[in-house]
Amino acid sequence: MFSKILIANRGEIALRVIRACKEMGIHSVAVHSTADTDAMHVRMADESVCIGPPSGTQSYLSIPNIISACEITGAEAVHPGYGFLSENANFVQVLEDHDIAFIGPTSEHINTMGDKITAKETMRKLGVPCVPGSDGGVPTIEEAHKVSDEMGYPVIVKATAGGGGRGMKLAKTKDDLEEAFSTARSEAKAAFGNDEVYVEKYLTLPRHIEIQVFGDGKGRAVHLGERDCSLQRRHQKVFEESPSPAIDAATRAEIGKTCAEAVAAINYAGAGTIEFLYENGEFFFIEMNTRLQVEHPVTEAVYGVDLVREQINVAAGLGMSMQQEDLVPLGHAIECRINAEKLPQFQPSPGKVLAYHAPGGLGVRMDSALYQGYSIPPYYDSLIGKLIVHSPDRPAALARLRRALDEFIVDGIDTTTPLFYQLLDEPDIQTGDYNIHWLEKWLENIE
Ligand code: MV4
Repeated sequence: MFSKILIANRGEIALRVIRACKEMGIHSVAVHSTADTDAMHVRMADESVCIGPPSGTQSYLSIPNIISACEITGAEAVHPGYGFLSENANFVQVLEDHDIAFIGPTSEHINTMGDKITAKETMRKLGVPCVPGSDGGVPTIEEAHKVSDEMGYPVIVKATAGGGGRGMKLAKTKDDLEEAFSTARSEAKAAFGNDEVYVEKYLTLPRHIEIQVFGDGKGRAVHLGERDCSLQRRHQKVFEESPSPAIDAATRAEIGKTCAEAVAAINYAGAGTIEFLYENGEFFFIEMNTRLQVEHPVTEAVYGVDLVREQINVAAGLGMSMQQEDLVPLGHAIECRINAEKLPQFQPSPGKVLAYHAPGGLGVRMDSALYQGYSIPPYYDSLIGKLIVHSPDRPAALARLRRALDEFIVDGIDTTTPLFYQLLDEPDIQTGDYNIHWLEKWLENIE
């Protein structure tokens, strides 16, 4: 086992990893920018290294600075958290060149899944159901017309270097295709330096369902069911739950088996998420994320596992403790992402936290790096906490969520907390009758 791990991240996810390290008897090293000297992850780690000025590009994204911090402290492994360098294949390569372990998959798997065309082709060959669309890249408008006519409108043009909602253009009819195709290409060229695009049938009212997978890197893998992440605003998730109100045990077992077998076949190592659109009882693969996700705690609650501990064990060559037959979902978990933002416009609201009280009690988990007196810096994303509740069933989880929100106190900054009270009052949320467009439509109509 590693004796020292460096966490190349900040905020609540850095704390999450430090907590796992402590429980495993592993020394933790925090890195921080000059804006994060007083951050909780720095206090909670065994050691810390300043790696640069406030700007993320010059600190948490600086590969040379993070490698230097590893060398100075003698860290044997790096946990990247999510965002920042977590899906950067070059970073993984540089770590390898310095004999430092990366707690995550290989650079090859990151590359494969980072290119969305290659990811889709890989998954299709592995038997994972995909959205109907072009076979690979579409280099000309003539070809775009040909595939679109064959499959029928609406279609969506996506950048192979995109993902997570970046670099997509919808063509509702044939008249829209030329513009969608050319703007998707030029925006992709400008944003990613790669103008390759592909075309898919546009699904009008799907849910976003993602399957948590975990591999040992040696041909064994398991799945840990699904998370329903349909409630999003501008491609940012707001409210996630497991199990999905739309998925039954037989459906879960079938898609889960398909996903676990796919990642086992490629010797995938560590945590991964296979994203699907789910419409009319059918799954359609869109992307795979090769990192630990923000919303992993809902899966941890329902399956009773510590995904970060498993990641560290696999990276250290000790294998995973999970066996598929032992992974039985229990109850229902919901996560609310609480942002330092001012409603109704969601403007960032950094500043000093004058009072802070985290909710607690049975079935409540608050992952947050806030404390009273802390000043939230304006340089990073606005997530300040994740409130996760777990109960025997969905109605009880909704009731527990309301109770936990009542206990939550944060003064001095604006947060998105009021949104969750309003959501809990909605009949569609109470019944689970929502899709990927529900939240944006609802936000247009309230206030
Ligand atoms: C789609 C789609 C409809 N049809 N692909 C947006 C994020 C990226 N991961 C994929 N996205 C979509 N791909 C086809 N063929 C609709 C979306 C989409 C979406 C997906 C998940 C959650 C929220 C969304 C909001 C708008 C569009």
